Amino acid sequence: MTVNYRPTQGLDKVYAYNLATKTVLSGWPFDVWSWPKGYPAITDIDNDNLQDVCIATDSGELFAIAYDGQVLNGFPKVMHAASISGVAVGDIDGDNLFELVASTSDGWVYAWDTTGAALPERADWPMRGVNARYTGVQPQSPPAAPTLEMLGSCPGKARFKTTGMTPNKNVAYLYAKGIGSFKVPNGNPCAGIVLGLNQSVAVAAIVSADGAGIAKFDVRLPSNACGNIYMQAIDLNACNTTDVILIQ
Ligand SMILES: [Ca+2]
Ligand SMILES: [Ca+2]
Repeated sequence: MTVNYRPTQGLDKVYAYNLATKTVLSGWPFDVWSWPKGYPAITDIDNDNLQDVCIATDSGELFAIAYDGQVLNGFPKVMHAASISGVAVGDIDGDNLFELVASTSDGWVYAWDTTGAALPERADWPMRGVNARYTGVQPQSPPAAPTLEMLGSCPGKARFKTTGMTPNKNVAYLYAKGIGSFKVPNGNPCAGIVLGLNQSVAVAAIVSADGAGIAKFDVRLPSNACGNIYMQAIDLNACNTTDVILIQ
């Protein structure tokens, strides 16, 4: 199971974000009326295969909140004093169901049974600093795969545009009479890289990408190229290749 939201605590609300879209999940933030304390535990405790957010408060409540911001049936649980601990989850009595554990500021520890199956994928490692090293830094999206597109017409003026290239580094535009799996020979940049072109490959141009990783190659295409010539670009720094397109 992948958790695609992450609760954060501030003022008296708990927020759950979709990390992919950077938006607050529908039904959130959750108003806890008093201060949430410690860190939430994220576990499926009602056994519906969707993880729930469990938080303790300084008014002594333990909430379990579903993905949609709704409090689960049977919650909140009530402690006699403020909790400052956050919530821990585990199967502490060996019945293969999770228990929730929280403590109070005056020294008591509470544990509650749940109906959540204590399966390995149900409770995530609580990575409070985003990742296992607690760096607090969100991973950046992986760079986009290099793409090649043809603008203009054949025959006539055309522009071959690549994106996703290493900024300010060279891009080679290659062309061939057929598709294939030609391996760049030793002694060349990116030797050993397998192209999507056949052995008739030749270099049409080498162009520097701009600061955004976009490169452009402008050419006037003769009519005999149309429908006959394939093109592919390669990032000469990262040695990533684009898809192959047929000039037409
Ligand atoms: Ca659930
Ligand atoms: Ca148990």
